Amino acid sequence: MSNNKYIFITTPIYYVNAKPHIGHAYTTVVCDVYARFCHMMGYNVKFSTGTDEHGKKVEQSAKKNNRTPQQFADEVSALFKNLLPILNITNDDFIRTTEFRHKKTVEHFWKKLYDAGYIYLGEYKGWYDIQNEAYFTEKELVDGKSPLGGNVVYMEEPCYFFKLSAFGDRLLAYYEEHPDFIFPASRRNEMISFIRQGLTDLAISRTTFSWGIPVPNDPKHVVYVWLDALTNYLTVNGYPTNENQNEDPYWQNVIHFVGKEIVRFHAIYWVAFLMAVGINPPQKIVSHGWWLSEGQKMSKSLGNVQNPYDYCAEFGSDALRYYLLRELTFGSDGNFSRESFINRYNSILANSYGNLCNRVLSFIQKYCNGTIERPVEITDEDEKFYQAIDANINVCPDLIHKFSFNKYLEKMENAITLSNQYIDFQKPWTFKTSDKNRMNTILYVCLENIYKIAIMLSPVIPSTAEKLMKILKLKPTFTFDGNNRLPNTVELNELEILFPKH
Ligand code: ME8
Repeated sequence: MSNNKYIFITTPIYYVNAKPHIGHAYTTVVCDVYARFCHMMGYNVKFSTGTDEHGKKVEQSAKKNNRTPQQFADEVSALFKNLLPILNITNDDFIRTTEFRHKKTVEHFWKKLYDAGYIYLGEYKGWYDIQNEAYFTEKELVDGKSPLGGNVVYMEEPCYFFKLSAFGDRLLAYYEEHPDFIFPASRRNEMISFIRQGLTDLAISRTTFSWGIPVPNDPKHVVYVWLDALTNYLTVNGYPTNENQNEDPYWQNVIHFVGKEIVRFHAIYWVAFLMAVGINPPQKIVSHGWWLSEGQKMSKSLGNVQNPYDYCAEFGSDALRYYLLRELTFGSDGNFSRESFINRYNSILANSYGNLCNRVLSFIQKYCNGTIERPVEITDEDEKFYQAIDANINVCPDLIHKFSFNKYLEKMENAITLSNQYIDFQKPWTFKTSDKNRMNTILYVCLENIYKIAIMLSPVIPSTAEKLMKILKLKPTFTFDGNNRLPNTVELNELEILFPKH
């Protein structure tokens, strides 16, 4: 593409200590919707996801499963990778932290931090949360557990430290200069107050286990899993071969989507690491809330997870994608339930959207021999209908840019309702013999709006949008300029049911 709009979109890289669940599927789908939307708006998009495979937690899980850490990581990473086509994800890269290219990046990045004078050897004493791979001080513990909810063990080990304490003011200044850096604002405020309490230096190596990337020139230590993991974003962007990231077009516009529990790692540690080596920080850290199941965070350790494979197999990936974006207000927590899934599926996708497409298309098939022409003239009511649909569609890009995914889908639902009302009111069937011209006009006007709605919905329900384009004999490429039009003559292919009822 020959324009100057670039964006690099990332999911967190997921731990391979257990299988993917709906929570992981959610972040990945959100990123995919955003990436598809950016494509549609003419951006050059780089979109990456992957797996975080080192650390004590993975080492322990492998042992429990009678596997070597590498075997175990291979098996679980494959589950995450195989889920991507099932969810219809358009990632450009899948990064594994056990890959050679990543090891090279981490080693180089470590040396840069070291050469810049931000790493020193010391001794760590503190409480380690294995589940979340992070150290805490006694003061930070909540009821004997880490503030992230994990069990803690007391540990003492020689380790390398990163001089995080030197970055407090620079981080605050960066947030001040970039007020939209952290989304939502409430998380930004949390980060600010965390920094204001004073940052302590960060332990960035471990000697109590060996499943990690050895520290350059001191292989008794392995690199702290979070430093290792965060660096994946540079590996994906070709560092260190492509060393001058500040000149790289994708690095100008990096957007990290993360769950709310890992904002700190991205907004503080990651930004400080990058500042230390002179690489520009990302443009945005966008965080979302949690899917709950029976009131608690859905998580592998609690065992209350819902399985994305089952929902895709039963309802199709579009249905799951739609539900995930529609049900949760982005940024807040919400409950995942099969009952509300089926309700939304039937009421919106099957009865409202599917039915709209089906009634218009089958009418054209049956009474117009499957071919329809752009009308020469339309009535004021037709014109008003176009305007009402456009009014709903045209606000969507802004809502998506603001990550208001459920509001965007509400607008699309309004547009679908308006379209069904238009047909009910215009009653094309009453003109079957009396005024074929008027019947053609109503059907064309409605079909053109269905087409526009399909394009605006295509980031969320790409398979259905493609099916519809196949029925309309149009290419399944989606661009949005606010004025998508059907060709003057539309000839239909065979029809397909878009959303069977459940
Ligand atoms: O934190 N609701 O990996 P992880 C919504 N490896 N999203 C959820 C969720 C839930 N109940 N559960 C998980 C890690 N997620 C690190 C990241 S990045 C450099 C390293 C999603 O396997 C959400 O995006 O614990 C969350 O941040 C991520 O999975 C955590 O995945």
